[in-house]
Amino acid sequence: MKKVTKATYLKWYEDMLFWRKFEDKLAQVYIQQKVRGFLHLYNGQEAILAGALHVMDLEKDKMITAYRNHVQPIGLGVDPKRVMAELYGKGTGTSQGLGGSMHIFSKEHNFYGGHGIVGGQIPLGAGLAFADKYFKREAVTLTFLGDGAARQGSLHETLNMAVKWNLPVVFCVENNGYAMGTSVARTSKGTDIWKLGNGYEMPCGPVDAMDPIKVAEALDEAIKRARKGDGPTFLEMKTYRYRGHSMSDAQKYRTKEEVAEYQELDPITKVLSVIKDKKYASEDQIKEINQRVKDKVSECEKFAEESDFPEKNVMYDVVYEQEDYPFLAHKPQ
Ligand SMILES: Cc1ncc(C[n+]2csc(CCOP(=O)(O)OP(=O)(O)O)c2C)c(N)n1
Ligand SMILES: [Mg+2]
Repeated sequence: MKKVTKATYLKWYEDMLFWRKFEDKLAQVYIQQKVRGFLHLYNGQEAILAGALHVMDLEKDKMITAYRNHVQPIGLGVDPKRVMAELYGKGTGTSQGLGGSMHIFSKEHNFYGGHGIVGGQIPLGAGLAFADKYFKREAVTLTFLGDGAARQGSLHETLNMAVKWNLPVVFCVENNGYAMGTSVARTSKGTDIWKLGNGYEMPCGPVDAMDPIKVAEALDEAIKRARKGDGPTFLEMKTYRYRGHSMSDAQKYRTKEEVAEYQELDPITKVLSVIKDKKYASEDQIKEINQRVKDKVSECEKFAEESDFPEKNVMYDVVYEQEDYPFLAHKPQ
């Protein structure tokens, strides 16, 4: 695996802090009704993305996930201003403001969404991997799914095909403890989700996903296996989400103490304590990073606020290929 250095730690800290603050800002503007619809935040799960980006080949490896999907494209290089604008429904957004929170997408950055149907992205991830294998691109697809999605039928059909066809895909279950308000233990006899891989004779295992190094190590092995042509891996990333499922969640299914217990394991705090212990940065340098993150988030907010909503015709342009909309009785005004 690529060495984890001082620069890696500093990058992890700044990236993860930015993702966290980006999501916090969205929660704030949502309450102000500037962002509408659903809003699922990634707070607590950042080490998974940080670890993945450390070992992916960003030129060609792909990522696909569910609706908790704002920060992954940012990690892959999409301009965060455009992601925020998308959430505001503005024309400068990644999908011209038509996708919204659950549908961030950037083929250019190998980010394939952004999917609201629980488990819907699982077969699509295998399909992306099939295309890469067919065209001999030596690329790997990281397919992320939740613990709830792991109980969808689509997972089982996909695992069977992926292993039979040796597809270059890594299935990463982000087990954050809950599917909306339902704990894993309420829906599953066995709570070690990674063991599902055994049913398909697929390499599998659990990962401590509150630590980016542990995530990077596990994914490095899985990605190398896939790239060599030795097929898929099934990993259970053990993580936690600090915020509610979406924005209207009274969180009666868990205690404040439970959330606090996991916050003790916080990946950003963990990375920061390594930086401090190893003297990778002075207090002043850390303050500088924090300030930079704050400024960057404000820039995103300003850009989204100041952008215009899309032109009405965009709705038709993205559906119909011909400019004069021959199938419509009335030409849109
Ligand atoms: C097919 C389908 N069924 C139900 C829903 C409603 N729903 C939205 S999110 C969710 C929970 C999914 O939980 P999990 O897979 O653990 O992902 P997490 O939200 O924890 O990231 C459910 C049931 C849906 N979007 N799609
Ligand atoms: Mg979950």
